[in-house]
Amino acid sequence: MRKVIGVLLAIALVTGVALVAHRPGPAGAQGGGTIEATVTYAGAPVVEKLKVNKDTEKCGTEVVIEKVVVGANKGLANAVVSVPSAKGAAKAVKTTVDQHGCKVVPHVTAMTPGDLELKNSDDILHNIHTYSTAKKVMTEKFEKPEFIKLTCDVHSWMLGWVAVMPNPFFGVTDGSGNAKIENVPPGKYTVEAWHETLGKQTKEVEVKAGQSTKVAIEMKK
Ligand SMILES: [Cu+2]
Repeated sequence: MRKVIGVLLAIALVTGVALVAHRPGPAGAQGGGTIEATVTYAGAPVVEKLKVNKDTEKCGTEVVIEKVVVGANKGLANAVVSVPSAKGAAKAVKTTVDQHGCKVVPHVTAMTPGDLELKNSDDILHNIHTYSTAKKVMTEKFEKPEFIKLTCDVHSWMLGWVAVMPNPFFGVTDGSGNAKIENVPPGKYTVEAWHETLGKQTKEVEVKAGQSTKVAIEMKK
């Protein structure tokens, strides 16, 4: 009997993060500080366009694949900024990734270990292994910190990333390269920025209670 796998997205583990999951310490919500990170990239944006010849009713006839998104003032979008060594309990926050318009939305998601809900807003199959009556929602459980690549067997261009973080101190940069991390316990930390094609860069920062600290991280080729 053929085994039926009800997963909407083929999930490939790409890189195991060299982080050991921290035992959650006392939450640092009281008296914490804020990190205002700006991630920049001096290089050119990388955008590819691809002609689509199947499921065009849902996918359109052309997809734009944004590999490196650079906005105003060289701000780099879709970078995950985190403070891996900060101590704080991971809150269970419901996290959802949608398959919409034959794209993974959002392109980059960050979460603490727990359940990821995978939605399918398109009325088409997004994986050759699904049941014939496609489920609208599936849940995947991620227990360890890692960066996970999401791909679709049906639409080769579909791509997304899920960053599972060891603590709740993270953010994903917006179109201007900004990410804000709040309630970080005071202390000295290494702030890390990760991008799917540009890799990682780090910067030292000192967080003070009740204050906001700016940190600028430049990604290199
Ligand atoms: Cu698909």
